[in-house]
Amino acid sequence: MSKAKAFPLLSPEEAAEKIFHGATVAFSGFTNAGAAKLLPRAIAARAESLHSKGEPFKIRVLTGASSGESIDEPLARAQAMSYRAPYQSGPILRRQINQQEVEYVDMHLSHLPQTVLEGFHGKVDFAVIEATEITSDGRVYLTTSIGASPTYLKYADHVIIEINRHHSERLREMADIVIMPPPPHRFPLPFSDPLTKVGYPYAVVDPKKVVAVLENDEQDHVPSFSAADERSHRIAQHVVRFLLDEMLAGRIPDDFPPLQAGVGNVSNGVMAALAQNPYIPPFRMYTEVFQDSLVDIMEQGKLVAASTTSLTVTHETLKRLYSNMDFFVPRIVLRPQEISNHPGIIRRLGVIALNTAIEVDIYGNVNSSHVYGMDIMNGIGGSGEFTRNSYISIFMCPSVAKGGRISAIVPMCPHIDNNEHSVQIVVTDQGLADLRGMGPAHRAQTIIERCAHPAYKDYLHGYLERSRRGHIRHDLATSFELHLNLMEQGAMLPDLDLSSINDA
Ligand code: 0RQ
Repeated sequence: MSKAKAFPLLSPEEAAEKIFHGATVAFSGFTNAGAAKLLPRAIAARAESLHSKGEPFKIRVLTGASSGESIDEPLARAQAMSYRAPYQSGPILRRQINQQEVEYVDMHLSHLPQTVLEGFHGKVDFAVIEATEITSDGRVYLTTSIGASPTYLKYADHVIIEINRHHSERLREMADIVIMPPPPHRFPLPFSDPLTKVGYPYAVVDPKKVVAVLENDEQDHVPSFSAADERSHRIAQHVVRFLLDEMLAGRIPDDFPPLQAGVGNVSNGVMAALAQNPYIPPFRMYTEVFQDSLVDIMEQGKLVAASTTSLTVTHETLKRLYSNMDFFVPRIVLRPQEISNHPGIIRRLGVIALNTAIEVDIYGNVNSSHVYGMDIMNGIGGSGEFTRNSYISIFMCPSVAKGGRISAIVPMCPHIDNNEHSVQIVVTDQGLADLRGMGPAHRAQTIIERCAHPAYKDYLHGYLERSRRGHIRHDLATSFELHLNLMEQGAMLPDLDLSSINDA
């Protein structure tokens, strides 16, 4: 029977009154897709009003991944957050985290449900979940992301549902929801293909916990990406060439293992380049974020199947998708993030992982999360679980940033989130370094020669020459010289003539 009528229908302001100072609130949303929208704004307004009266009000916030304008930014603007996990990507929240005003736990996304269950984020007081429907017996049909919502519905003390009429009720036909019991009771997941289904089209909640239902028809706030620039285009060409060579060498079978791609412009550019190349066969994806470019590729018949935890697509693209559900439903599966990013499945399917780095050191260690090793950019997200467990792990980034003042290839990364033991291929606009089978000295020469911008090669070779002997050679006195120069003088090599570097 329907549905929301069995539960108290409240206004966002009334529901926000229930949220108390210090509460842990777990929102739906993996990126802006499927994010709760009404209540975060109402909580932010409540915080501002209480602050203006001199009363304290901050909450602890969990989501599936980042949430941008839907959750993070309104709450951060209102100074209403004290704690955040497991991923973020908003400029205001980022600043508060880097000023230590918000405690941020940057974690592997598939680990989140287990840490919630084990209580490491505290008791979850409220789950606030966007859905297309809740039935009186507690079936919750989610919207454009699954993320950690099934876990939050299960473990939160109180539940608030935002029914969003903007979304297609047919999303449930894509959903495949399963919650793993804790060890040692986990069961094998018999996946042999990205489209394998093992669960249910709905998440489950104890109806007695539902304290409010809100109604909404607002679209997801997914920003559009700018077109791939020249550097991304060159990175994409190197990646395509590499994958074709791997096919020729027989290491990639003709039916191509599934791909994972991180978010962003580089990744969008690579996916588009793969789609355009006539020698790359139609392929499948086992990934966590389904972006705009993938909808085009699927319509063209090049992407034949995709497993994801979110449909992170712009309003226009989502409209296209909703108007053609007969086509898309059999080709896309939406899963909880514990399964979309499951190490065992990634390994079994032989996923080829494509992620983006901030910087890479000469030995193949990657920093994708902390500028100078100190300031958070976004977080590790799903990149770690895909990189560590994939068949081929690829990291990409432009060779220089900020007009050439920064080299992405450095002697030592001041923070490492994906290490040399897992990273196999490094790609910049300069070229591609295939590190498989190479010891550290060989890797260092290869990365500098293939990936560093020519303007930084002499410095990097010089670093290697003055480094002490050892398996992994370093000169600890100058390992972070480039980073210190950048912090103190605004450029990694202050005397470099930047006009020679085309930072397109
Ligand atoms: O700065 O914003 O001031 O212009 O970093 O860099 O080149 O715009 O690249 O948007 O693709 O982001 C690694 C951050 C790349 C992202 C990262 C500056 C640069 C710019 C952003 P501005 P670009 P992108 C899927 C998997 C980790 C999580 C992940 C990321 C800004 O891809 O967060 O992959 N990855 N998750 O100028 C200082 C350097 C720099 C630098 C670039 N070496 N030093 N600043 N920048 N290189 C997602 C999920 O799991 C949900």
